[in-house]
Amino acid sequence: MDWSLPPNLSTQGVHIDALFWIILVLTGIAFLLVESGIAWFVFKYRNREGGKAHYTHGSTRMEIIWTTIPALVLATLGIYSGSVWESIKSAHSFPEDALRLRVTAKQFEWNVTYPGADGALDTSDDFTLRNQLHLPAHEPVIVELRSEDVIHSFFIPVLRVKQDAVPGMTIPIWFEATGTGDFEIACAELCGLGHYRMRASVTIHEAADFESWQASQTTGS
Ligand SMILES: [Cu+2]
Repeated sequence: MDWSLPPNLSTQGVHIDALFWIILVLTGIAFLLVESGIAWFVFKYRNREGGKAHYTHGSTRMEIIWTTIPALVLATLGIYSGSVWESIKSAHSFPEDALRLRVTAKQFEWNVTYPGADGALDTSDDFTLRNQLHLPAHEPVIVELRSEDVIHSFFIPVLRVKQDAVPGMTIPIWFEATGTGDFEIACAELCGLGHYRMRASVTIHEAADFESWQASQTTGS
């Protein structure tokens, strides 16, 4: 079994993975300190014949230290993750000249609408494929996420993308793939009895191959 993260193929993934590892290491250290402290105290102050309890008011100095250090660590993490969030999710982080796709989730499939040769959605050369997401690498992509029925979650681990699709809303997300290959979308929100089979293939092409793939879809050749 492989416990490590899936390979990262997203320009945003470096920061997300860094946050993940920093938090894992920090909480890991805190976990070990606290648990070994508990184990040591359980052993040291175990019941012994003739043992006598004594009252202590604690240590103000220790309390200030173990309040200040976690507060500083949490504030630093908050600022760091806030800036990462800003660079991925905020309106002004979205690239201007991105390829725009629309993904509409429904029980239990992903319908992907491509803009066709004119590069614009909602025009006559749009085409929609069921459970097949094709993307160019090394190019920003914006996906407009929608849902026809219930809440689904659009999850592509290698692109470090996970976003709920909510009925009545169009939620844009963006990413840029750094490599090519075949992967999978999984629905990450329990959305009904067929949730387990709500998956789609993701094919990341080199940009030129994506263009010719898209052309072959519209001309029917
Ligand atoms: Cu779903």
